Amino acid sequence: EYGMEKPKGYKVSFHYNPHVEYHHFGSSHPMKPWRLTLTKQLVVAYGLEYTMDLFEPRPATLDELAVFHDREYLSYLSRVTPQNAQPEDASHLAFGFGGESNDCPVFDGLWNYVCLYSGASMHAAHNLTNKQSDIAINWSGGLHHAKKNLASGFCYVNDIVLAIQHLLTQNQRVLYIDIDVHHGDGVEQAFESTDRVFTLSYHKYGNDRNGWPFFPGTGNITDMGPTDPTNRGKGHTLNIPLDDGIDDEQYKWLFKTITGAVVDKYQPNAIVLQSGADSLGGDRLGRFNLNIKAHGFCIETVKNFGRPLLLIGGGGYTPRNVARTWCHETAVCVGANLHNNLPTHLPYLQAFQGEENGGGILYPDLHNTKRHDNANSTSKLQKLVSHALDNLRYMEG
Ligand code: TV1
Ligand code: CA
Ligand code: ZN
Repeated sequence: EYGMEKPKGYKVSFHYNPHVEYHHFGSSHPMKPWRLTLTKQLVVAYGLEYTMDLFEPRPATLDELAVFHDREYLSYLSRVTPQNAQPEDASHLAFGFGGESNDCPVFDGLWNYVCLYSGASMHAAHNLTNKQSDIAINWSGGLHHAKKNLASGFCYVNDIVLAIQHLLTQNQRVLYIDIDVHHGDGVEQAFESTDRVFTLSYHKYGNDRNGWPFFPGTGNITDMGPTDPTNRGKGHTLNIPLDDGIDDEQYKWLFKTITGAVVDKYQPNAIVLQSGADSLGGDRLGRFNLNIKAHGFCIETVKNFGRPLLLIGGGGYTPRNVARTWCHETAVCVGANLHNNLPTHLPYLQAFQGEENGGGILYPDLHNTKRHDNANSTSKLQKLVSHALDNLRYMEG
C-alpha cells in the first residue's frame, strides 16, 4: 500500500501507420494530421521507441467498420471524392458531409484515412485482448463524434466504438473516459442501452455570449442517458460539464475524485481513455487552461488503476503542444521521465524553435498563451462533484 514494492512495469505497445500523416482536411481546417508526424518524431527523438512494441497496423476493411456503421453510409464514404461529390445532394448532407460548417469535408484519400486510424485502434484493442500488451496506444484515433450513419465534428468513423466492441468480446465491463474538451457524444450514444460499457466525459459545456452552444451542445450533468428503469444502460453515463479556464489543480482534483469513484463502483475489466489534447491551455478551439503535466496526470491516474488500457488521441489544434503532450503521455505509460530540453537530434527541432511560448522545451507554461478567465468557482465544482457522485447511485439494479 505505501510504495514498498517495486512499481509494476507495464508492457506498452504503440500502434501507428505513418500513412495517416499524408492526409489533409484543407488548409484552413483546424484538424491537422501532421501533428501525428510531430508526435512520432518526439517519441523517437526521446528514445521511447525502444521501450515499447511498435506496430504498423493495416487499414481496417469495410466489413470491419460495418460492425458498428451502416453499410449505406460506409458505401457512400468509400466512394465519395472531391471530384464526384455533389455538395447540394440530400444524402451528402444527411450523412454529415460538407454543409455550412464544413466540419467534415470530403478530401483526397478520405476513405484510406478513416481505415488507417480505425485499423490502428482495432489492432491496439486486439493487443489487449490477446494479452500482448497492458497498455496499447493509438494517437491517430479517438474520433468520438462519429455516429453509425453520420459524420460529425471532424469524425467520420468511430474507431473508439469499434475498439470497445472488440474489447467486449473478452471483457464483461469496459469503462470509457474522455478528456477531450468536447463531449464524447458518439461513444455515449452507441452504448446508451448496455450496462457493459460505462461512459464518462469531461468537457466544456455551455453557451457563448452570442448564445451559441459549445460543440456538440450535449453532455450536461443531468444528461445521464436513458431514464427508463427497464433500460440496462440506465445510470451508465456520466457527464462532467465544465466552464472556461479550468486550471490544473481544479481539473486534477475533479478527475481523481470522480474517475476514482467510477472505477471503485463499476469495477471495469478494461479501460479506454480518449486523451484529446484540445483541453490544454492555448488550444485553438479549446477553452481550458491545463498544462501538459496536468493533462498527463489523468493518464497516470488511469494507468495506476492497473487494468488493461487502450489510450487513444482525439482533438488537439495547436500541433506542437499536441505532440508535446502525447509524447509526455507515452513516457508516462512506459514510466520514463523526459528532460525538459528537447533532444538536439530532433529532425523537426526547427519546428519547435522560436515559438512565442516554449521554444526548444517540452514543458512550456501554457497558462498564459490564450487567456480564458476561470469561470469555475470552487463552490460550483464542489457541487458538481457531489452531483456526479450522486448520479452513480443510479447505476445499480
Ligand atoms: C473548415 C475550415 C472547418 C475551418 C471548422 C470549430 C472548420 C471549425 C474551420 C470548427 C473551425 C467546430 C461547430 C457549427 C456546429 C459547428 C476530434 C452549428 C476555427 C474530436 C469538433 C468541433 C471537435 C466542431 C472534434 C465544431 C474533437 N469548431 N474552422 N468547427 N455548427 N463545429 O461548432 O472533439 O476535437 O474553427
Ligand atoms: Ca470530453
Ligand atoms: Zn475536441
